[in-house]
Amino acid sequence: MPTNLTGEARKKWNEATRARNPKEKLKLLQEFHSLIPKHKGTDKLRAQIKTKMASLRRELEEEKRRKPGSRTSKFSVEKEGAAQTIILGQTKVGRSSLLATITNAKIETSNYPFATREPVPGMFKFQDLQFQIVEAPALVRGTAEGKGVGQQTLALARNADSLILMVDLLKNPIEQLTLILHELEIARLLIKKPNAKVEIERKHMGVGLRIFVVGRLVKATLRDVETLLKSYGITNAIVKIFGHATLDDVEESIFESVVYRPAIVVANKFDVDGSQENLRKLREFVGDRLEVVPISCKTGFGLEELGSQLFRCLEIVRVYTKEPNSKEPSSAPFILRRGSTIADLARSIHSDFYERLSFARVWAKRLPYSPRKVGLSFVLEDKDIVEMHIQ
Ligand SMILES: Nc1nc2c(ncn2[C@@H]2O[C@H](COP(=O)(O)OP(=O)(O)O)[C@@H](O)[C@H]2O)c(=O)[nH]1
Ligand SMILES: [Mg+2]
Repeated sequence: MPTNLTGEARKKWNEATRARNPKEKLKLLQEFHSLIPKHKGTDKLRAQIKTKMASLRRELEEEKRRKPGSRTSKFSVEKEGAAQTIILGQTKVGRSSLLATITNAKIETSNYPFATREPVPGMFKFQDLQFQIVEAPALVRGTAEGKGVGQQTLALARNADSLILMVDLLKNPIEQLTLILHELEIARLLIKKPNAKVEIERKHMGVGLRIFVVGRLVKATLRDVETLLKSYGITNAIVKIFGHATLDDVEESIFESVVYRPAIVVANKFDVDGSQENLRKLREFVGDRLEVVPISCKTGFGLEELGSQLFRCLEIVRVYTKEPNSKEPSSAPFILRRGSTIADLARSIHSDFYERLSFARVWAKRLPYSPRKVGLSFVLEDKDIVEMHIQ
C-alpha cells in the first residue's frame, strides 16, 4: 500500500538520514513522524519510526548514564563459527538452560526473572559445524518500543543469522509465541522470506542513480523507481533489486529497516506431563509457517533434531575442498549460502583464485558418476567435495 507522503515529509526524512548525531536525528525523526499522514498504508512506517525513536532515546539515556570506564551494554556479539543464532523468549522459558545444555558456555541459571541482562554466547557443536548461540535478555510486551532491556534484544536479533523463538510448554505457548511475533513485527524483523529484497547504497555526489534489477519489478518501471527515490532526495546511490519487487518494497527499503531472519520455534520442557497437549495446540496454531521443535533441557530430548532444524533454516551448505594431489578432502568445510556456485566458492577462498580458476572436479552423491568436471556456474550442494584447478 502506498504511503502517499507529502513532499515536505520526504524532505524531512532525507534530512533525518543526514543528521550528525543521535540527538539531532531524534528531533528530525519526531518532526518527520508528525508529518506522516495517518492511514492504513502508513501503519508500518509509523511503527518503524516509533521504534527508531525509542532506540535513539535509549541510546541518549545510556550515553548520559555512562560513567567513564563503566561497562557499556552490548548491542551486538562478535560472530564466531558457521552462523550466529539468538535465543529469544520471555523470562523463565529456559534460555539459560538451553545455552548451558548445548554449548560450552559457563552460565548459571537462576530462579529470579530477568537474570540475563547481557547477551551470553556459547558454541554449539552440530556434526562438523559450530553454531554460535546467544542468549538474549528476556522479551517482554513492549520490548520493541523500548520496554525492559528490549531494544538491545532486538538489536541482537537484527544482527544475527537466525533466531530461536523459545516458548515454555508448561505455560500457554501460543500466547508466548504471539508476543514474540508481535514484537518482531513491530521491530520490522521478518521471519518469513520476503518476495523481494532491495538494497540501497548511498554514494557521493556525481555517481548518480544506478539501478540494477536482478529479479523483476512488479507493476512498476525503472522510471517509477527513479522518481520515487528522487522524491526522497536520493540522487546518488547504487540500488539492487532482487526477487519480485513492488514500488512499496522499494519505499520500505528507503527506511532501511526491514530485515529477514530465518527462525524456528523451540518448545521447551517437553519432559513435563501435560506438555504434549500444549505442543499439539501450538503446532496447530503455527501450521506450516514455522518449524516447531519440542525439546527438554532437563532430559536432552530433541537436541539433535534442534541442530538439524537450525542447519536447515540457515540455508547453508558445507563444501569440502581437496588438493589435486591429495586423496582426502579438508576436514573443515567451507560454509556457503544454498545456491552458491563454484565461482562463489573460488571467490570466498581468494580473489586471485577466482581469476585463475580453469575448471573444477566435483564428487557428489547426486551425480551419475564422480568426479565430474564442471565449470564456474555449477551449483554446489551440502557435502560436495571440490577439487579446483587453476591455470
Ligand atoms: N522441567 C523442566 N524445567 C526446565 C527445563 N528447562 C529449564 N527448566 C527450568 O525452568 C526455569 C527457568 O530456566 P532458565 O534457563 O533460567 O530460564 P531463562 O529465564 O529463560 O533463562 C529453571 O527453574 C529451570 O530449571 C526443562 O526442559 N524441563
Ligand atoms: Mg536466563
